[in-house]
Amino acid sequence: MNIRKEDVSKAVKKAIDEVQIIDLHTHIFDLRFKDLLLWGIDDLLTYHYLIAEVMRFSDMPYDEFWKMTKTEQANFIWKKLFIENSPVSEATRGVITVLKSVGLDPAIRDLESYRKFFASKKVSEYVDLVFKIAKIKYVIMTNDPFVEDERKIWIKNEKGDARFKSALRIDPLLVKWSSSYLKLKEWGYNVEEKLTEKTFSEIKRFLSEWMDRMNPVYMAASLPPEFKVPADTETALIIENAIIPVSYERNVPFAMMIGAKRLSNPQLKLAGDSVGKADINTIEYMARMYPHNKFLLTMLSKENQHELVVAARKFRNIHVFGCWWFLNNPSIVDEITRERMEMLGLSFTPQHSDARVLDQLIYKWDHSKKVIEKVLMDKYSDILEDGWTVTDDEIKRDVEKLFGGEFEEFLKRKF
Ligand code: HDL
Ligand code: ZN
Repeated sequence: MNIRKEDVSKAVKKAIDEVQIIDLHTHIFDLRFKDLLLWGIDDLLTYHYLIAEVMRFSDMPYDEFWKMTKTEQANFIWKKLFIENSPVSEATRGVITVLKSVGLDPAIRDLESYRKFFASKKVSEYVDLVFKIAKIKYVIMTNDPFVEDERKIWIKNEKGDARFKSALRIDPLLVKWSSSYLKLKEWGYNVEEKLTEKTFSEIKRFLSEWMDRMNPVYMAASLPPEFKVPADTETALIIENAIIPVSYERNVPFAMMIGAKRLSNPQLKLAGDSVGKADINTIEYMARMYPHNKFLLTMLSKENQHELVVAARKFRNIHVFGCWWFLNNPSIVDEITRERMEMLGLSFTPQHSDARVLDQLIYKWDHSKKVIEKVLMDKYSDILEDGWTVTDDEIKRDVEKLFGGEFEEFLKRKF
């Protein structure tokens, strides 16, 4: 039945509290991948976001930090970012949200007792607990055949976990061709460094065979700020001559994650990447030139967000997703989600977690849902103000669309 204006927030809160989430992009793994799945307090504390943050409070030489064990690093981070300074950053706040959500008391600030709790957990049970708390329907992993520790598991062809779908991640193919082609040769693909028709055809065979193996929801690559297509670069040529045709033939979207500036500070290792504004003309060129292809798009620079929404408005074969990485902060998630909803309605996916540690599913979604809830409440209030009506079921429908339903509709469309 129609909702009164004063009941909108209750209805939106209920729908968002209850929605089963499809998490479009994560770095977590199902149990086949054993230690590649990070979880528990020490993995939470040594998350690369917190490594970057802790080094700001210290003049410790970087290599001294890297020589520490994971426990020593976690102790150092806990002391600096939680005890000597209040944990007001998004990544430190996230650890507190996890502790509270799994039933621990953050106020006691007793790291050893937290460690005892996690040590008592069986990983398979803990996966179930985290998925239950975070209300996750399924996650999409990041699966890179060029990572040997992952590749050797995939070729065993073991049974997976339906809650962990795959994404075929191909950065090395696109941004490190001069070394990746040697790996392809080693794996039996008849490629050469020169990008000939034969090489393109063998790259397509590589992609197809990995699609048969992984059954990926999409193919993905993170691309630098200077990413350009068309261009006489290996990246652009491989995309136009191999990725695009295979993506279309297999109806597997190509996800472009654009704007990551790798190793801006190499001393921080994985924590050393930064951000740069990319060229929206490339995205519009690809959507225009390949109208039957489907593209998932997320960009890392805040300065790219408005033009990305406009591009998505022009091209229905672009599906915008997530507030990625340096954008996944409440103040920015709020701004970006509002401008997306104001120009795209419900035809986008506001968030993905990008979780690298299993437990982060809890906080990344808890924090984002709070922001998305406020945006939705305002948008419904605006239209009810002018006499529109909305029912509980419609609010539930809309929320399910935003948390993965519209993404699944996009996957089914053939343009
Ligand atoms: O390239 C990516 O998928 C990024 O998300 C990186 O993994 C980055 O290190 C990250 O974890 N961001 O949240
Ligand atoms: Zn990621």
